[in-house]
Amino acid sequence: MSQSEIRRRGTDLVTGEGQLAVEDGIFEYWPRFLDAAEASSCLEQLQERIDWHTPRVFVYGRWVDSPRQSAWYGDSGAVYRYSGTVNQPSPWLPELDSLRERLKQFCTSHFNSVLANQYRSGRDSIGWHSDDEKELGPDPVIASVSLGGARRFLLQHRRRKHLPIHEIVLEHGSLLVMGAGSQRAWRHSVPKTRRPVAPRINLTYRHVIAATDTTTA
Ligand SMILES: O=C(O)CCC(=O)C(=O)O
Ligand SMILES: [Mn+2]
Repeated sequence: MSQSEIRRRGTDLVTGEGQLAVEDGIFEYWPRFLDAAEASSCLEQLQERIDWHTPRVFVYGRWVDSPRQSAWYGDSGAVYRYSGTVNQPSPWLPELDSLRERLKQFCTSHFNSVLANQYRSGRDSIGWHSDDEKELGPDPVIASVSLGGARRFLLQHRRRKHLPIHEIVLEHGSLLVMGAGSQRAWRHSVPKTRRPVAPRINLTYRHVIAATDTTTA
């Protein structure tokens, strides 16, 4: 892994096997989780088979189209609400389910759902946010698989504003695991780019706690 791939103001972020030197949260980056051929075939199949739609979000009192396409797959109870929308999962596609099984072995975490995002070009993006919806529990583990054109993934600390923004280039076939502390301490984004970039699919595997599990007396 070269220093240009993972930077922290010019310093390599990688400390040991997969671990990134990020304060207050566990982040691991595995650039070749899938080999290139496997990642390409997965990309092609998912571009075709996923039921892509443009999510609409409620911001500043009106509904707007998000600059990307998305789809939500998972076990039937894995209902996920964000930005005013209720997302009922579609049943697992075999490709998404078999990746889930591999992630379970690799991360020793169980995931019951996946949010798929498609970035058609450099004009597609995702703004600053944390995956901290209450359905994900207080300190979720999220496994993020990237297929297609490499994009910059930025991390900004939510409170310690003097810390630098970290940048990780998420490559074709890579896995980023965001573990303990990652969503509490950090927000993340994939910014737009003017550079020509190939289409990209990102799969974020999550564990959604069923609504009945989160209710308190
Ligand atoms: O595309 C990515 O790498 C990140 C996607 C993301 O943050 C999300 O779906 O919540
Ligand atoms: Mn996210």
